[in-house]
Amino acid sequence: PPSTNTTIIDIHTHTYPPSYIDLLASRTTVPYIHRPSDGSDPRLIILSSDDDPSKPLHQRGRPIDKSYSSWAEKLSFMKTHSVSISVVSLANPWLDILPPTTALTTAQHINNDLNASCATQNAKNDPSARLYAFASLPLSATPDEIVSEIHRLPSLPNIKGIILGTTGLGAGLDDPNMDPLWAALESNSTMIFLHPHYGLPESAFGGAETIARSGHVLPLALGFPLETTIAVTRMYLSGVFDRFPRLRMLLAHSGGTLPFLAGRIQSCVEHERDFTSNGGHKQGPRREIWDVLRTNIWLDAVIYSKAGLKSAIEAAGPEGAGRLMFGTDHPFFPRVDGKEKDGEEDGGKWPSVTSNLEAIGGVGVGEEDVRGIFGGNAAKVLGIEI
Ligand code: 5CU
Repeated sequence: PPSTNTTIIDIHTHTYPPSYIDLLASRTTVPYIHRPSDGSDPRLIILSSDDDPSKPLHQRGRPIDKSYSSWAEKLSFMKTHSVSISVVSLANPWLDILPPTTALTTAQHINNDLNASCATQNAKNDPSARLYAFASLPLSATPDEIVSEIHRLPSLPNIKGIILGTTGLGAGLDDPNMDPLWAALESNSTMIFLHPHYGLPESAFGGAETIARSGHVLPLALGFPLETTIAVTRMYLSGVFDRFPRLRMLLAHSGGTLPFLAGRIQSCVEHERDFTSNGGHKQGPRREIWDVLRTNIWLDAVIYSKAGLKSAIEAAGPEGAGRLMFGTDHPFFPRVDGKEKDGEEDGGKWPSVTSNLEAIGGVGVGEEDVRGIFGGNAAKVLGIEI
């Protein structure tokens, strides 16, 4: 566990505001919330594999309690785990599901609301419980509207960047139509927290029945990280980082598998005849993936093992651990043994969080670097005073 003089900043922590919960509850296709008529906990059915037709609705997905939307629960979780600052983001699938006509106004409403909730909490001047947020973009709105929201966000003082999924405007992050968004994000130096949601097609895992046998394991352990890896690699191959060399991206789950696969990606690029043919004119990315990892990319430390962290630190180059930031993924990965209450011998701590704390503490970097991962790096990169 970190020493007592370490400020812990959690940059990977989510919420579904009550208005978003109502939106999910008004839907009957993924993503949606089913509210059982017997008053038991509603069910969150957000991943396509959650919507298993062989199960009754009240057994699909997972139970969703108030930790998914309550600020009091968020603050209590922070206290339990000695997190003094959280940078909260809307949970997946963000605003991807909104009709174009209401997307901008809903985004403005949710972003204003997040900023205001942080302001209310921060006005209490409690150094052990401060809140900031990543905003969401109205991706189904027109490009002009999306860009207008990007330019508006700096006027919200508690907003520290945006959270973004991997589909962009619908055709992925290598879609040339994303360029106005990248330009606006780059010109505002906006930190883009890239987060997965859609995973891989079920066929990659042998189909729905195979997935169902191990619940969320395949979509979350493999689908999520590979989705992130593929999205960033597609951006890289299409030259996004060449055209927008000052983009700032924070990748969820320590970059998926990007740190581990970067050497292979670089080698495949260098051996691709289509890139080197055409009279010697290089069609592929102009920068090395290593340069992108060391200039444009930061990684969260939500990987639950020293092996994953070591790969992330190594890929980050000379700055190493200086490009990593602690996260919890709250309210996902709660205790499954029902012992969340204070007074249990482990103080109600979540094993998903303690395993990350232990991996960071034991990864083999110096004390200063460990303090950086826990909070110093986020403070510096996101402009948070500690
Ligand atoms: O457990 C999950 O499904 C998730 C999720 O949907 N989003 C997330 O950020 N973490 C875990």
